[in-house]
Amino acid sequence: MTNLQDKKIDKFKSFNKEDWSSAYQNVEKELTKEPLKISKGNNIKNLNGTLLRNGPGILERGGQWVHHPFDGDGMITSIKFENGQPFLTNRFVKTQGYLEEEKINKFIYRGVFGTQKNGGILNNALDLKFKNIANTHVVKLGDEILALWEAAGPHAMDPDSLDTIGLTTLKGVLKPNEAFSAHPKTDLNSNTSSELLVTFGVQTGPKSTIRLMEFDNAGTNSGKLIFDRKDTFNGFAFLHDFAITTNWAIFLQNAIDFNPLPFVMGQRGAAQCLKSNPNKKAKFFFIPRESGLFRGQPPLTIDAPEGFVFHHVNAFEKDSKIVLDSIFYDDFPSVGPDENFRDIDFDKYPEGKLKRSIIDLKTKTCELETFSEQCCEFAVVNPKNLGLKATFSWMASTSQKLGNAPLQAIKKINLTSKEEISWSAGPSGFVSEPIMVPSENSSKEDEGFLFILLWNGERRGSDLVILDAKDLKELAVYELPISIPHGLHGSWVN
Ligand code: 3ON
Ligand code: FE
Repeated sequence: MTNLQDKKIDKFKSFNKEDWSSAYQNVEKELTKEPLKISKGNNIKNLNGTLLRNGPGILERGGQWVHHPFDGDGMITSIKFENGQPFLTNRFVKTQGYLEEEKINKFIYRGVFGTQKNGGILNNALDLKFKNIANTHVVKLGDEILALWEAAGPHAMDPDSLDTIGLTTLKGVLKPNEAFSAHPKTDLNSNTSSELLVTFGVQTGPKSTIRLMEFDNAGTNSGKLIFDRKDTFNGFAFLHDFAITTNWAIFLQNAIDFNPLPFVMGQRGAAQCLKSNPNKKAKFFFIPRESGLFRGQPPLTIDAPEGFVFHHVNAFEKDSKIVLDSIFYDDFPSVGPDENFRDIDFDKYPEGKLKRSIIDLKTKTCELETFSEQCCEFAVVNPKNLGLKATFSWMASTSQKLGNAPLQAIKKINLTSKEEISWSAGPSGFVSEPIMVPSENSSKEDEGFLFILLWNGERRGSDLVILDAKDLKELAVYELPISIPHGLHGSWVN
């Protein structure tokens, strides 16, 4: 196949694994309002607002490494822009587990992705507690910042000091430690409020219950739960993300099985017990939004394409059809018990590809299209278009065209014409999720900025890069005074 040939040539030009893995280290300090020095370009004139990022900040304790970076304790970075000048504050989320483990510098909890306590299988067997590590996303709800981890409740943080206020039930909305997704969606286009935060929680088991919640996130009612519904589906559900349209909340239940035995026996982490089941069909769950036309009606279940999906990009309604863009993997990418995550063979892991599902709600059928074969993750649209048709999407991608590799480039794709442009931080730079912030009074969808935390493998340190969303030109680069491991999600707060 000519593709393989291309892949070899591409690989040759590609990254150095140590440049990539050097990002995996503990964040060494907590800083407060540290002004950032510009190293390239210029401050963005009149820029005001705060970039918030979450991700693992502790990866090793007392010489023991986590088995997977998704098991690392959450660390929040806030970069506040005052008339274009950025100031950095960072804090670990002071979860109960973080505080206990910090005291003795030793892991005393097992991790979902395979981190074990010292002492072998016997010491891990039958310990089914989860440490809520608050490491996945950070959003503003009402007057609080929430650090999120999907298998347990949110941690509230003070928006200015980033002090951890503690686990919150959101004024009694949640039961203590009730699962609360790490992928809330901000809906700026509803008739109910100028800003809604739409999110969910899943209770899994032989049957799974999805609780869909919509919070007002603007004005005097900000932080208040206004819609709430629960629906139960057959089978185990692993739902990391979802998508919204005007009338629907959309979930994709991957065709996987969860066999908890190795977890219970102390041999594997819970997420290492997930396995694709080729005899099963993936399912879409369409839950009517209580703010929409189909309020109160039962959900629809429709067969979904094969593959494994963590993240969706966006969805919109087109007559009786739903268009949903997602990142598809061929299989669930798990780091096995005998593998070292800092030295993985990228060729052995499936790569993410941007695909479009066009789902006909009348015939209950789905067509799948692939935008590009290039590996990508963390795709976003202009936040003003979330839930509506978007022409553009920005994402992190590999530098090379084919095969799996670390994310080193930022790509802008026109979802209608499939045209794409790209900015690469390679060969020694590694990107994260781009945060798209429309410029003030912008009229065009691609008018705005992309904020990217970059691992600079040459300098072995982190940079903040601001790109022009339209042409991906580099506008400003700041060297950060802390080193931040490859992270997960973030948001922009005005
Ligand atoms: O019954 C349980 C249900 C449940 C919710 C099973 C379970 C214990 C596995 C579970 C817990 C799930 C958790 C805690 C998931 C956390 C996910 C997480 C922290 C991150 C996921 C990130 C996904 C992707 C695709 C990231 C990709 C990143 C790159 C390619 C670059 O580094
Ligand atoms: Fe995610």
